Amino acid sequence: MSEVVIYGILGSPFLRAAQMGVEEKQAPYRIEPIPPGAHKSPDHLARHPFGRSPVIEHGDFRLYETQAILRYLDAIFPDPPLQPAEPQAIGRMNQIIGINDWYLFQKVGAVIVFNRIVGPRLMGLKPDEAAIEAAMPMARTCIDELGRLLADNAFLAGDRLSIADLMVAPQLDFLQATPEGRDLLVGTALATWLARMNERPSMQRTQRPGPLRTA
Ligand SMILES: N[C@@H](CCC(=O)N[C@@H](CS)C(=O)NCC(=O)O)C(=O)O
Repeated sequence: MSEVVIYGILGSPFLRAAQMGVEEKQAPYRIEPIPPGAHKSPDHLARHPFGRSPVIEHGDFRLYETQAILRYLDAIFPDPPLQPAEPQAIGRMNQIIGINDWYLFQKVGAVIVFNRIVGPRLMGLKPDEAAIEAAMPMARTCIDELGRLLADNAFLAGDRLSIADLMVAPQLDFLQATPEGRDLLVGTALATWLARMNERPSMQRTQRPGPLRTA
């Protein structure tokens, strides 16, 4: 089977989720980094018309949208499975993927992580404190709700690792590197889950570049 080529911006939590997928599968892959800014270049727009990270190529097949990538990886590399078999666990996993994509990334990470870490470190921007403040209620809702859904399970969708864990862990690990994220997570069951996720080789082997590790 040919290797999976992952194009993306190093440090992107979505890139990291896709990379964790191939790491968990122990499948052959390589990363083709896209320099910051070049994700809107004609070359990358030809791969991803929305100019985002990541995109994978597998042989002559190309795919973007991280959850689609992870489901594809799960189909071609069945072991270990990354999707539960029970209907309620499948529903829970899909619900959490939706929370990740619609609320946690767009309304929390893209505001707080961007203003505290990505903007200052990569673009020399000053944090927009009003935007951070405005994102805090949604951040609280995301942390509370993900914690409620985790309940006393080992993983977000039950007793086994799933695509939900692979998508949320890179987002929360990045958020936890900000003072706001640290305060929101401290002492929660979600922080315990994240610490467990951080012990996995798939997290350790996909660390963000040094400048993006802390605020
Ligand atoms: N729905 C997309 C979201 C991907 C995404 O937003 N990636 C971010 C990096 S974390 C990106 O490429 N941002 C570039 C931009 O917003 O221009 C997916 O699941 O892959």
